[in-house]
Amino acid sequence: MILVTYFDPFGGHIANVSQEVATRLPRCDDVAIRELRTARRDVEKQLPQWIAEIEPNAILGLGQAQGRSVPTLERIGINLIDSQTPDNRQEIHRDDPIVFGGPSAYFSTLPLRRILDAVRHQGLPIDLSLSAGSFMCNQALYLMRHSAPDIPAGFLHLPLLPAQAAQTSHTPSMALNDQLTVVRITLDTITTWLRTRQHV
Ligand code: PCA
Repeated sequence: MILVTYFDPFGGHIANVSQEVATRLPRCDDVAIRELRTARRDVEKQLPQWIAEIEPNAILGLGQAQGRSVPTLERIGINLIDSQTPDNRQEIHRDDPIVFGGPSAYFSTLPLRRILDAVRHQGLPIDLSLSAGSFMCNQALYLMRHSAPDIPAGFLHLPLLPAQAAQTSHTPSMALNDQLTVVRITLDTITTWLRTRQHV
């Protein structure tokens, strides 16, 4: 079973691309899809709860990253929450560790190179990223690795949808169907990798 998480709209956005994509994924027995509320206190409660309930073999987090032109696989989650944007509990978090006394960072443990190759092979763009930012997406990646060190976990940031980008200027976007295909290939690749358990 793969646990897929996504976020609700935040920061005045009309939608969250991760929600639009995740809610259109084909339903199947191998994937459990859950919505995280974009709020620090909800993420720290919901995530460990679902991991305990579902006991997934792998975890893939999805989130929105305005300004990115292609989907990006995050390599690393850092022990920091810092943003001027209030979360969905209207709380602002500045310069705070995610886990007091926790390690500075965790690497993603999904087969990133393999996912990258598979998506590009199908003619769609994807890149690796060295920063998941310092808001709830980074928090989710950090907590996946912190609360379940033995479960392979990682995070995919998605660009805005064209309708979202149309609300602002000079902001890159990618069509919903293409983003959906990227996520489906990512899940297929993780599933195959879990079966073979060959590390990249
Ligand atoms: N993106 C934000 C939080 C929720 C989301 O979809 C982030 O990049 O941290």
